[in-house]
Amino acid sequence: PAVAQDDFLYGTFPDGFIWGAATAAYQIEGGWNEDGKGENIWDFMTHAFDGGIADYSTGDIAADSYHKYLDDVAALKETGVNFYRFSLSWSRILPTGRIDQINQAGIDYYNNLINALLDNGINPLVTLYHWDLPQHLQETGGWLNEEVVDIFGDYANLAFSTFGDRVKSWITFNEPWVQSELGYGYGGNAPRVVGSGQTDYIAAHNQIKSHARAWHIYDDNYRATQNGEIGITLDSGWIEPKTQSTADIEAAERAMQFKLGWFAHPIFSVDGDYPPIMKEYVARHSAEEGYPASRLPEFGQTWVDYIKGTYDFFGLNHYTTELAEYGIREGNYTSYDKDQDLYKSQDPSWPASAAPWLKVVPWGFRKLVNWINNEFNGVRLIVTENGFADLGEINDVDRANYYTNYINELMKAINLDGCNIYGYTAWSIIDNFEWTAGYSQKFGLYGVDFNDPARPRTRKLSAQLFPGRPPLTLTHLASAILWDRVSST
Ligand code: GBH
Repeated sequence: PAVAQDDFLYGTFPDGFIWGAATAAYQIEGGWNEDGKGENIWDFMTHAFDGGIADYSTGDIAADSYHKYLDDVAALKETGVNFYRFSLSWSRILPTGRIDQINQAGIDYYNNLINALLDNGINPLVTLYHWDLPQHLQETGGWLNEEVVDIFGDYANLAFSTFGDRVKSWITFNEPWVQSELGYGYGGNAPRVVGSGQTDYIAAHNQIKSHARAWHIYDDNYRATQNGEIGITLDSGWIEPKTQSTADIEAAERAMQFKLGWFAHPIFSVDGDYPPIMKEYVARHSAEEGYPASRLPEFGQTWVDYIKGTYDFFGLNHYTTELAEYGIREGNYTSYDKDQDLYKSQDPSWPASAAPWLKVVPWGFRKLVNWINNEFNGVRLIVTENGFADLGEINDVDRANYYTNYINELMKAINLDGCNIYGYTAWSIIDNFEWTAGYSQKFGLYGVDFNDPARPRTRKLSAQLFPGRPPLTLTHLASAILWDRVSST
């Protein structure tokens, strides 16, 4: 994309600003049934006759990080990041999901990884749940069964007691919106439950309660001795009104509340509970559709109070921007989209990536973090994912360009707007299994050759953007690469 050079802010990030790179267990580990690991819902889905994966691939081997984690640590070290965000495979540690059967080999694996990171001066930022529910728990309803709240609490407790002497930063859930809407609403992701407007709301409800349970367990039993922090990671694009009509401006704000507010309002707002506009719209649509009560579950005041304030930081995953316009969906059916009275789209002029949903819209990043900063009182925020999809080029100038422009907007949000942002995480350190897109889209700072049994890693151009090497700021380096490219084409 053409960017005016003077649009670059030659500033510096605040002292203590931390840089990292991320992965998730199912996307990189492989070893799907090794050393006592139990099956999870992505194993189950990808092994099904029609697994719903674009290239019919699986995460059975993936980047083979179960065996090659030291290569990942070496890549992180070479990149110069301060921390590594990775997730624990619940069923590698607890094959049935429950605490009565512990797989020591799984614990050993994560101990080895954590120790190798610390030996190399890289702090672990550990996600407890990145979409890979033990299949055994799915068989009794998974996130639709409220029993999962206690079961998740037991798992979190084990993780804190086992790893918390060395892990000082925890994320309970990665993107509960995706697990709820794509896993239990529209059903494209595991466990492929279809029931938008009903089961999505229930799955979300139980994840929010589970998050709060884990946060309280940490707060009550570990914080004083381990001195760590614990939050949640929510995903959101920025949603811009399609026109400046009042109806579209209101639609865009409503879309933000239905997407991000759905999970953020109960946890981060002063009043707690779901966003008032979401309660109003789901209740009205439910009545119009003949339901005896709102399809949006109620927490009740005890749970509202228990959930409210369960954070030490706000984790944000951001990739792209959408437009919203007012619009009513007719018809005798129920859905999450229908509940919102709006349509979303993207501007065809926005530069594309290899992922159809991911358009390059750097200014949306700045607007989004400002929206969060205003909505939740200057909450302390860390960007826990941001990145770009291509087809795996090693000379990945489009990714370098994406990072340059997005990080520049983040710097503006901090230095010009005063947003309270303390860290940034690139998705991803290595190419990996991109869920329903299989291996057809690549996000890595390092390439992985998935045709080679040794799964060699190769450093890409974009990895040079993350040196964390003062006084050369990332923006200087990235814009130098960008302008070098512009002048050489
Ligand atoms: C993140 O999700 C995930 O946390 C990470 O695991 C993943 O690898 C990364 O992004 C890159 O995708 O195909 O039209 O149904 C980001 C949020 C939500 C973006 C689902 C893609 C699919 C849109 N994702 N969405 S579509």
